[in-house]
Amino acid sequence: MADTPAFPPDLLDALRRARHVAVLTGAGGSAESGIPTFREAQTGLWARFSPEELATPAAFARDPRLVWEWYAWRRGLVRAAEPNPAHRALAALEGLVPRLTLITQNVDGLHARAGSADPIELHGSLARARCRSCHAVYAEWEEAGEPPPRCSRCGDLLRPDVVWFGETLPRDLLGRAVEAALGCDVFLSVGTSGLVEPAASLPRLALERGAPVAVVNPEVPGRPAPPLYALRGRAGEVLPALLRAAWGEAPGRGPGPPMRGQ
Ligand code: BJW
Ligand code: ZN
Repeated sequence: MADTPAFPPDLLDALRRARHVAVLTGAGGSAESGIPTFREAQTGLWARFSPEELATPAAFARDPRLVWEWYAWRRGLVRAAEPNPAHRALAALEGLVPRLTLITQNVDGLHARAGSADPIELHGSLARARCRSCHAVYAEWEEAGEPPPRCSRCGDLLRPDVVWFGETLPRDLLGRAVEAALGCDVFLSVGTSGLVEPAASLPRLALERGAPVAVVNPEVPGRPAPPLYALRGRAGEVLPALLRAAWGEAPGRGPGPPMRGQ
């Protein structure tokens, strides 16, 4: 996307007038931090294994070591990564609208590291493990011995504290996400293929309530018409440009560019 892309004026007006903006992010939001997305053919996290081999309770029951080591590898990628301009733009957006609900499907913690106050992590977090039997949650664990590590309470295996296919999302978090989709004035869908339910339904709920929905993604099929907008491009370029187009210099952040790292 060019330096000063032409954003639809009615979308910019809606953003400036919005009392509540909801944002849903997916793996594409972290792509520019060097974290692979899931479904991209050559580079995606599932290029070598299918989701069913790695992200289901059955996969963990069948081969806990394979699944644990896949997540350990991803934890290493995340530790080496930094938030990108998309994460920082969304953190800055909190200071520009009266209320922002940031909902993420990502488990990498990069929104919080960029400064977002309270991201709703719908699919859990790589930073936590939990016991598959007694559900004790761990923020730290010993990696010594045969992986996966074991629960210090009951001795059973620890698993990543994430939501796999066929598992329900934490009810309170999903409730907050649905409430935001139903109550927001503008909804931004950033870097998600929109294939995985129930997160995929959130933009539809917003549209049904009459909120404009802007999709930020290099790949947006078809020719959407308002109130659905396609902002085709990389999130790390489109989001900072969108904030500049709507608000210019970000208020309350002093002189200089509105966001770091641009
Ligand atoms: C860029 C970019 C750049 C690239 N800038 N963009 C209703 C109908 C049919 C099925 C179901 C249904 N309800 C439930 C289901 C079953 C299932 C499901 O949805 N299946 C579908 C695949 C058909 N859902 C579930 O099982 C969920 N549980 C549930 O609903 O419980 C109740 C229930 C249970 C059983 C039956 C019925 C109901 C749980 C879903 C959990 C998903 N978990 C995962 C793994 C999390 C842990 C981990 O990270 O390992 O979550 S799967 C994986 O997909 C991960 C992601 O969060 C999620 C979404 O992927 P995302 O983020 O969209 O990534 P990609 O790779 O798909 O897309 C990246 C996008 O970025 C692309 O579009 C690129 O173009 C773009 N991009 N660079 C902007 N720079
Ligand atoms: Zn236990």
